[in-house]
Amino acid sequence: MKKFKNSEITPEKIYYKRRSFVKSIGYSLSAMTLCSVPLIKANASNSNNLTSYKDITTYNNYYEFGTSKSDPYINAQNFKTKPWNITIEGEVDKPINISMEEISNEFTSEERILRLRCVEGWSMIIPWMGFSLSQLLSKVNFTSKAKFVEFESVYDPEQMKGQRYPVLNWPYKEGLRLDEAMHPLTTVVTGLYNKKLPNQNGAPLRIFIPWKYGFKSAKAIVKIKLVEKMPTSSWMWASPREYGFYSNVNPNVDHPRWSQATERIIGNNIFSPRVKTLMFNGYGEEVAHLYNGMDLKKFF
Ligand SMILES: Nc1nc2c(c(=O)[nH]1)N[C@H]1C(S)=C(S)[C@@H](COP(=O)(O)O)O[C@H]1N2
Ligand SMILES: [Mo]
Repeated sequence: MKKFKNSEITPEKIYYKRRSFVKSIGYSLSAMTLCSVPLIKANASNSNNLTSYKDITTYNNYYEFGTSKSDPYINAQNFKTKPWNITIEGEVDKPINISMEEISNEFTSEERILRLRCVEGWSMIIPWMGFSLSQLLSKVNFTSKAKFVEFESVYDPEQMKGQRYPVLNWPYKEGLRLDEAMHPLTTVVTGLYNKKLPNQNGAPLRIFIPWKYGFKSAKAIVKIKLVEKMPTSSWMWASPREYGFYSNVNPNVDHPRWSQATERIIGNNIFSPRVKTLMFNGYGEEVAHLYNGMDLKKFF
């Protein structure tokens, strides 16, 4: 465990130390009780420090609130997240509409420390609070035609200034193959650093898929739709050459305009070297089997 000087101890570091302790005594227990969702693994070539609360909540991508990193923090403060309902519809026996209150009562959020790798070439390690999407999806019965899941973020140009401009085809849409959506690491996020989810990070509810580029993890979702055909995400629509459906983190497949081999760790000082990006963002052991036999250069 990393030792800190007293003068260096910020709330995040205290938090991190506490977590390491819980982790070292409680790993096998949590592995049994929490369906073995792996916490972030120590890795020689990648940093293992939690990103600060300040960086996680002030350096964001959320085009509904503007295209600069600081825009969401400034413009999302008064975004209304109550009341909030989510529908699960499409290829299901009976669509449902569930409120945020019902979701909080029914599902227990646990801490999940997961890496975020943005397609732009930076990364963070975030102590999310959440639960597996598969738990939420178990509320419906899929029809035999259900092959993909489409996520839709909220459309509200009154509150979201960014939606008054055609930067993307609003509302923001993303998608997963059904088996990706059912993977235990695919997380419904309700909070971070043990607090409720800040608006700029996608309150009241967002999806997080740690082995894919950050843009797959749609914020402020209102609709989950089971569909037969591969959905076209907002980014595929904007630039199909640059953003594919899979968007798995892959250091061997470059973005047409830049390399994906390395990344900058947010919070490190400007002299810190970039670190090597890991296949599937370091979650290969858990997810590589989903892509057996697929040419990941073709299905990028
Ligand atoms: N609705 C919506 N979801 C979104 C985005 C967005 O612009 N709108 N940006 C994505 C991108 S590019 C990234 S990297 C992550 C950033 O999540 P964070 O701000 O919580 O770190 O959110 C993703 N989800
Ligand atoms: Mo991103």
